[in-house]
Amino acid sequence: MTRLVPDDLITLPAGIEAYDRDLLEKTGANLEQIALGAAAGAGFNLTNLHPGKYKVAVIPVTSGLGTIDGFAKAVSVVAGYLGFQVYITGAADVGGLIEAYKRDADVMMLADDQVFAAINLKSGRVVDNATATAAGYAAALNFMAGSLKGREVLLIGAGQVGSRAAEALTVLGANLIVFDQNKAAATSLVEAIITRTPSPVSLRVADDSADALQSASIIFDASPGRGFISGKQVNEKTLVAAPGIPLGLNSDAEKKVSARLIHDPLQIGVATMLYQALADLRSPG
Ligand code: PYL
Repeated sequence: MTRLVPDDLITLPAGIEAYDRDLLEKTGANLEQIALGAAAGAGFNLTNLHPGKYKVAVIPVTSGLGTIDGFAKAVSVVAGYLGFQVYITGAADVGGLIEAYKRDADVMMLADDQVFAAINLKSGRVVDNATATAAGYAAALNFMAGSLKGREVLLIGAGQVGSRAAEALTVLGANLIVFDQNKAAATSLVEAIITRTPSPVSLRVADDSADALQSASIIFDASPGRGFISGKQVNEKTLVAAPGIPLGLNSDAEKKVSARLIHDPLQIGVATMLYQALADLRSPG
């Protein structure tokens, strides 16, 4: 996934309430319901999970290109907004791990340039951001569409998030058309899903994104491309789930679709990570 920059995150803390109201208006579900739906869809049991009983440590990591200004803060704001007891460790890296253990964190969240993980220190469960983001966005799209069962979804991108989203979307009963610039990647993803999916769903590879976009009414944009979907390729009814940055819709398309566009830099992924990471824990006490 593309590395976030401070500008992607600067407004997140102050805007979290308005973001959640907007999400509810668009999908009929708020951030908590989407995260719960994503966790349930992935087969987790979350009955009577009370966020307020869990301690979440967010640990800055200085490896590789180093920390991103606002990243730990953004993650902690999402966790706090959902009701978890959350803190950013005073130290980064190993010092932060020690602090999380010493303060008896239930979950620690940390990211280097390759992986962003939530690690449940009590059960050992590890949830990565790509898997959680895919599940969370599929659940949000399902809410927004009413149901994806039997609906055709154009999935753009068969990479880290797209391949996991293909799984989550087929579990929700969607008929997938998969496009990736690397046709072999799209083909092997379709073949993998077909062999893994018990119930017959229709999946096929699109040869050309423009043709596929012309007839798509539901789009899951999991590609790293910026602005390649034009205003002419969407209409007043198109539903779009676009995890992460940059956004595949150009400004015309974004204006047209805005009321039916799910797109954020971290919120849905972080919320789903937390609920999936805690799925093993029965609420203490
Ligand atoms: C997890 C995000 C979602 C999209 N791109 C991913 C990204 O930017 N990864 C890099 C995260 C680096 C965090 C840095 C810090 O501030 O702790 N190591």
